[in-house]
Amino acid sequence: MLTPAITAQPVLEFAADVRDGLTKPQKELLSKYLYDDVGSALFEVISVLPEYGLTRADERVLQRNGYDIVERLSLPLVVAELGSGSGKKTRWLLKALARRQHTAYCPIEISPTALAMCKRELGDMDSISIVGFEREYLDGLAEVAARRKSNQHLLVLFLGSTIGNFDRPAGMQFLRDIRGTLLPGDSLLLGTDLLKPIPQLLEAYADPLGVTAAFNKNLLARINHDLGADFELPYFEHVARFNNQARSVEMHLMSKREQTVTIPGAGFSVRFVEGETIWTESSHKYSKDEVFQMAGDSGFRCEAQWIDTEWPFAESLLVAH
Ligand code: AVI
Repeated sequence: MLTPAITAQPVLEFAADVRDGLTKPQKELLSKYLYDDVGSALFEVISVLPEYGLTRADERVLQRNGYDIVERLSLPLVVAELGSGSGKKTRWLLKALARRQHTAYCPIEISPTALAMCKRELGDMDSISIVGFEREYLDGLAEVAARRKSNQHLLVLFLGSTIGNFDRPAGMQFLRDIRGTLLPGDSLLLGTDLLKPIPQLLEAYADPLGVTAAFNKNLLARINHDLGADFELPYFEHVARFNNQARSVEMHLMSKREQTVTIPGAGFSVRFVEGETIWTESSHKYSKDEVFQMAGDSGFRCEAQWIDTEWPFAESLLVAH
């Protein structure tokens, strides 16, 4: 059963964020803006690239352990997913849940395209009702939490290591914010990509086909399109770097020459020297023990953890206490 999504996302805020980011000494753009229609479609392609094992690992863990995960949950429950993407991997969990109860599944996404994809992917499932929320994560979650019935628990899914796109303090704060919307006994299934050899990580974020490069450069195309800017895409190069201190892979867009770009929709121009970069995303990598620590520090207890061995990736069940 499908119900229409509940809408929003302002362009003025985009203009203000672009201006803020590009006037910092280390120029930056918020990674959430990578996901317009084109960016979301490119991310789907990234997730099937041989070099990028993360999404497949996430899905394998859910496919192999879906029933075990569901066994550990208190029912009845409502499922809220933060950033559902296509929803493909969630099917394994919903399938296991559907055997035990009729489930309301609430994907929360800022991208209407991803939300539509998710509804197409999962709309055929028996015993699952989908109610999409076109919202920022925490706003959507607060709404789902407010709508649940008093006897229902909440299971929040935050899969795909999206937490890794926050820096560590912001990730911790985000976990605390999630915990703040939950009641004791509710749970969070958290996907985290684990540390692995640096060359393997760099290949995953600078694939030889250039899909990740297109995903990154699309952010400049989006600024051109939405804010009337004149970024010349061939004069920027996609770069992936490992930051040892932060334990993250960073994506940058490097200016290949000195140039000035005008962004009328944000009311300013920005100058680049040759070799200067715009930092567009960080993808933090974790140890499995760190996840237990993060759970404890944010008001959860890590009840169980499942790890993919082919591509080290952890799915951890955190229970609110
Ligand atoms: C969505 N997120 C977890 C991806 C990641 O691996 O950090 C986004 C991504 N960026 C480049 N490739 C994939």
